[in-house]
Amino acid sequence: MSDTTRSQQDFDQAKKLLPGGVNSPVRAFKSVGGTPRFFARASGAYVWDVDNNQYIDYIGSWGPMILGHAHPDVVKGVQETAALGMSFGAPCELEIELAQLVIDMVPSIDVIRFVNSGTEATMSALRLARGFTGRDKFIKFDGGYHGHADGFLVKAGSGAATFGEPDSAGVPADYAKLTLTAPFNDIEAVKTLFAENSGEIACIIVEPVPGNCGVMLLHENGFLQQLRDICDAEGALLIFDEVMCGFRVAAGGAQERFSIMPDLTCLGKIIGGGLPVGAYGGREEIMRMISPDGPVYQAGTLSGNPLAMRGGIETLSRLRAPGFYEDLEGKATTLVEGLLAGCKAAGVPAVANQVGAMFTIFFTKLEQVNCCSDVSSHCDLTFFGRYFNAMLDEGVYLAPSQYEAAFVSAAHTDQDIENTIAAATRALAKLTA
Ligand code: HOZ
Repeated sequence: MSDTTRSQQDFDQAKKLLPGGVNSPVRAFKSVGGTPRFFARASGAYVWDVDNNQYIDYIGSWGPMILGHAHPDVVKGVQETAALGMSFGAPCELEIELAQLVIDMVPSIDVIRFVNSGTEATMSALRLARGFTGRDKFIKFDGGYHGHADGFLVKAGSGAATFGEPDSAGVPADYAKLTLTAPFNDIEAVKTLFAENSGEIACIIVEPVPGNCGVMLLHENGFLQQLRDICDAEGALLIFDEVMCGFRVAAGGAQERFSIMPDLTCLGKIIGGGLPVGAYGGREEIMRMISPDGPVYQAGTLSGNPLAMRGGIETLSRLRAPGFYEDLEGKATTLVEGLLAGCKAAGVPAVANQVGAMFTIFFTKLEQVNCCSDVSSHCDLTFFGRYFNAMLDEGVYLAPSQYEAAFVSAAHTDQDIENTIAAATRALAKLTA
């Protein structure tokens, strides 16, 4: 067992000052048990906690650290920019540079607005879709997570699903009525919602590679294309929430990988290279509805601040290196295959969903995990908690919830992948002894 004395002391102190001792619920380890690690530093594929335990990190700050932690060029760029002023509350040239970079990379984006988080991106995109269509209702999916704005906390994934609270207290019932939900991969349920709410649905919002219920696969059976088609037929917008999968599963995100174009795209995480940034963008005629060009209001003091823009520029420009995504995906595939082989050898039933460098191993007897209720009803969440803690003891840091994804970065070496597979074999041997 690793020594976690100082992390435990920090956690005890933090609990007095912060709800649950954390600033984002899943970090509290409530569903997996054990002591949340307080981190002191990170470099490349590794993080070190305050007790100086080293971990191979597969969270990567929940996705942004695709180049690895503290990449020297990103750090240098951000430091240089910080010295020139951290926020102006006025336009700066770095906003133009990052906007051009994103527009060049993400196929469906003509015009973009920067915000400060994925939550801001999705709530603003929803307002825009409502403003553009003049309709109030929208469809999301059970276990889809689009940040924590009121309308999205209906059958939400991620921390909400982890703690069995998919519908948050504090969301007015009258407002939540505008949120319609369907299971992933169930096009008949989506058709029924349109039939029952004809002419009232502004948009469908979906993570094209859902990562907040564990990774789900929506592309294999044509579901994403069916969503595109039904939106076209019904005059609704299709919003891809690519906060997690954007720049992750391909340079142009899931839309490029699957060749399906949304009307609006929400971005976050990698787009800031580890600094707080979000963005939403899309077709010109829709984006011109945003203030001051149009009547849909949205603003932000720190939006487009130079520090965050520079973090994004330094990160995104390095993703275009030849072979970057092939290499990343190859490492993720080796890891997933190795972890599954370890489970099989230990007699632990498991399956994986993987797209590019994001994946989830589900502890289940199901042959395939297709939707959120497959996770809540058919995955062994207790075993997941034990596995998670055993992996921590072996020096591997995974997301502390079965309802999340793992991320491989460019900094993970073949040796790291091999060491992780070996760690998992040892962890499973202890758990099944
Ligand atoms: N719900 C977030 C990921 N899906 C967790 C973010 C965090 O705790 O930092």
